[in-house]
Amino acid sequence: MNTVTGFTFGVMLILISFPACYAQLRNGFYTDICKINVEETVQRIVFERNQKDSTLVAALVRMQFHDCFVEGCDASLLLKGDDTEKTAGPNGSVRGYELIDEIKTELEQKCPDKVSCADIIVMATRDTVAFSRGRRYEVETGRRDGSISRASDAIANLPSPSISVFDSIEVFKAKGLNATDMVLLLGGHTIGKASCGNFESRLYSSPPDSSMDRSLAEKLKMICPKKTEGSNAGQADLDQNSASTNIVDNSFYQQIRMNRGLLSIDQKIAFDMLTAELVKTLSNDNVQFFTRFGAAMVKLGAVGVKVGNEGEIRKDCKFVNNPAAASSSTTPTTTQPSIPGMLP
Ligand code: HEM
Ligand SMILES: *[C@@H]1O[C@H](CO)[C@@H](O)[C@H](O)[C@H]1NC(C)=O
Ligand SMILES: CC(=O)N[C@H]1CO[C@H](CO)[C@@H](O)[C@@H]1O
Repeated sequence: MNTVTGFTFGVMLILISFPACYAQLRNGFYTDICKINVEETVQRIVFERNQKDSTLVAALVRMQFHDCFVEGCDASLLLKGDDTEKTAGPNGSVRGYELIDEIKTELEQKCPDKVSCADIIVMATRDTVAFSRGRRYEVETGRRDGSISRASDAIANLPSPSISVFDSIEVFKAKGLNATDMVLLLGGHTIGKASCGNFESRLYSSPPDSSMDRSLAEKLKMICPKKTEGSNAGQADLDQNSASTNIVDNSFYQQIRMNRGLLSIDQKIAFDMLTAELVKTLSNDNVQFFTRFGAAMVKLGAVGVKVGNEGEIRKDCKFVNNPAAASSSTTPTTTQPSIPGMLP
């Protein structure tokens, strides 16, 4: 190749790769895009709400997990409609939708059509973790919103609480997350609650799940009585350290090492040979948990993201901008769970 064609070829390569350079997540994506400080705006609204409702942190951390595991972190969870992700059984306690709408409304007034709902979820989650005595971590932004939201995808992608450690590692691997990330992210269960239906089988199966501490089992039987099994409305803390409710710290790992995990999968990671060592390390080192949990949330926040020209910036987080164009792609499909232990 002569110098001229070599040069032209080089220029073409640069031109082709140019959009790709920008088509990725980065810190401070909105700095040059909006006149207002987007991250400060999100933080202010989250702090106001968090002061009134300390359970917000659990709602948002779970929201980020459920959004990112289904169709990637693209706010598909927020879409309203028949058979969308949010209507699926495992959505259970996913809450906090109104907060995302409140933030979106203010950002649309001050910097219209620029800030994605997907980024709002990730920024707001970070802020509520920081507000709940976790450590503030820097998040990347630049996500775009998706238009596909199917209940069947939520059912196929969200693990059930009785899944085995091995299968759960496979589920996380399919999202580009490894066993270490999985153990760190399950640390999200240091906050929030689960309903009886998600753990009562551990109390009443025969033989009962012997991996649960006796006194905890007795306490939970009062919350979830056997005679109404299957319709118990009660709830219990995922982190059984009552001094640490809604506080993002490593006490979840300490509790599961004392057989005081609520969900079956939480208990299993404590002593499975694939995960036990990391659980032990984290249970002894809160500072290490803080830093590594933040890094794992950033990694979770990058799962299947849409960037650059993909997707859109929704005007209203509950609806795609052009429902007519999107409706053909939201037709429910019958995706079957391929991994044992997936819901249902
Ligand atoms: C194998 C993986 C996981 C399983 C099987 C699982 C399962 C569950 C279940 C069954 C509940 C209770 C829901 C209810 O009864 O309403 C729950 C709650 C929760 N999960 Fe997970 N989860 C997993 C991973 C994660 C991850 C990775 C995070 C975040 C990093 C997370 C964050 C939460 C939070 C914060 C709650 C409490 C929500 C609230 O109180 O509003 N979970 N999870
Ligand atoms: C898992 O991923 C993290 C972060 O991406 C990396 O630092 C770590 O070495 C990986 N761990 C394993 C066991 O592969
Ligand atoms: C917000 C929302 O749509 N929640 C749904 C979660 O799943 C249950 C069970 O399928 C539905 O009854 C809720 O309406």
